[in-house]
Amino acid sequence: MRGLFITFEGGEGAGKSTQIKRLADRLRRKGYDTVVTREPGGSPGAEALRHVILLGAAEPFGWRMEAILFAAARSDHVEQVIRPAVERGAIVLCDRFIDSSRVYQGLGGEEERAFVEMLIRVAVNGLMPDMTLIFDIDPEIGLQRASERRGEEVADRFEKETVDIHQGRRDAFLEIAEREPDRCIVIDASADAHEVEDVVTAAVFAALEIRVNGAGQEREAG
Ligand code: T5A
Repeated sequence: MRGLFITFEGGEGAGKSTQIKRLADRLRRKGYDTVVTREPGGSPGAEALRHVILLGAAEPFGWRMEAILFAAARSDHVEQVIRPAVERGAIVLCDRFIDSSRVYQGLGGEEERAFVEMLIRVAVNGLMPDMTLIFDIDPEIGLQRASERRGEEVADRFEKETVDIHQGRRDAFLEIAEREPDRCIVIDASADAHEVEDVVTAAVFAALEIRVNGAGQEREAG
């Protein structure tokens, strides 16, 4: 059976990586073949581009250049890691994916939006997430968490941007969730990490249950 492709989206420091790790531990304890990955990155080629992008080395060349680099990294990641894992039946937990491109590169206007959507189509080559958990948090709290976690390290290309810009992205993530309710679930990421974990666990195990029951019904029908 095809696996399950779940993406985690939301603002900086929202707690995505923390929850992916907890969920992966839980799924593996239950015997599920589970792959944890991230964007930008996730494959050797894409990790090389991650370094360039997050250092801000492409920023002076404009939004198109950055958007294309994210798409190039995604294409490699999809073909080298995500698609093979989903095809062998694994559960793939991916820290950021297409909605981050929509929200970080595609908010400038109609031209940016159309360009980013075209790049997404090319990069995913038909492989869309089955489920997306959108971690919603006040950007001031998220940036504070990210800064505490970082310690003495320098903020990356996007963490340096203003709270207003991050607020616009928060709104854009919520709009995506509203437009695509079958795929997206909004999670209150300001809650205590254990509470967030309970909500994430319930959502993912419910999706697995539906998948198993659905497969059972198909077998009965056949
Ligand atoms: N990007 C990415 C684009 O512009 N376009 C794209 O197409 C893609 C794919 C990636 C950057 O690239 C951009 C978006 C990003 O700016 P990244 O380093 O991978 O950069 O950044 P993030 O994905 O934002 O990762 P962060 O690590 O900043 O955030 P997380 O993973 O959401 O947060 P996490 O789990 O590391 O937690 C942060 C801190 O908060 C604590 C944790 O212990 C940690 O210290 N924490 C909590 N504290 C209190 N309560 C909770 N519930 C907590 N949960 C975690």
